[in-house]
Amino acid sequence: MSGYLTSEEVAGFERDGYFLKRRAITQAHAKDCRRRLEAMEETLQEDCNKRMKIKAHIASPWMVDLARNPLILDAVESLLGPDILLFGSSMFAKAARSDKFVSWHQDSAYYGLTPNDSVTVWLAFTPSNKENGCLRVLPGSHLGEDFEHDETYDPKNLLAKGQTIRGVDDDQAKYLELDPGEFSMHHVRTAHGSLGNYSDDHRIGLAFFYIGAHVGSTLGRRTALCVRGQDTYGHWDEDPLPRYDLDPLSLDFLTNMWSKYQSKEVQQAAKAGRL
Ligand SMILES: O=C(O)CCC(=O)C(=O)O
Repeated sequence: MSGYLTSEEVAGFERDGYFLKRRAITQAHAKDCRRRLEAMEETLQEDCNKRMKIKAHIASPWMVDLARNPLILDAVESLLGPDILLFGSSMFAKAARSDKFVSWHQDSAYYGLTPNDSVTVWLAFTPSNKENGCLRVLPGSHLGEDFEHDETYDPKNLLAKGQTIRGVDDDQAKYLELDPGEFSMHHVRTAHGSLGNYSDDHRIGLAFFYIGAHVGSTLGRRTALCVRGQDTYGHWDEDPLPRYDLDPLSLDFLTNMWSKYQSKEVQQAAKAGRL
């Protein structure tokens, strides 16, 4: 079975800045991933959101395997070409009846990529729907302006800086509802976010951030992982991979990354004059 997009699907992504949806793994596999992530939340408690925000896959070999899922990579290849790097990944978990949310934001504002040939895959491990705060996107926003973000550092916001685009018309939002094991994709410039979880169950997913191997970093040398094809450009050093689940060396690396990203050193592109 191949996961490549049809030409109509590629055209739809280019026009709207998102794609809904494909199955990557079975419901049973998704259930097992959910169990593993819940165990990780139990172990790391409050630190889980921080450590799993920038490069969650560094925490566990099974997440690296998921990032290499061939059906996901076929879909990503349809948009980015055959040489693909994983540049980051993030766990997004909301407990039942939680008012944690993700404000409207553009990932391109902070990712420091040039060019912005980058796609996020959001893979669900529980149902993800309007009631429990699924991912929502602003269709076509990837073709428009670079939004300015207010850095609110709101503790209820799951983003590192609580970065927020003000004044988005919620009525224009498209809600990307998924069943466990399914994924959506959105462009790095597509404005997106999510509301709280008003259901009685957990909502958990992993976002994988992919780039074409030709994409460079405007924030100095960083690390990434070649997941398909070849990296003949050498713009990125190699990610330090975990030896086993919650490898302490990996966890130190992740804490360090969170602090750097959260600090004022990383300025949004609209303000740093990078775009
Ligand atoms: O899962 C969410 O609630 C938001 C996800 C998100 O911001 C992302 O995938 O970049």
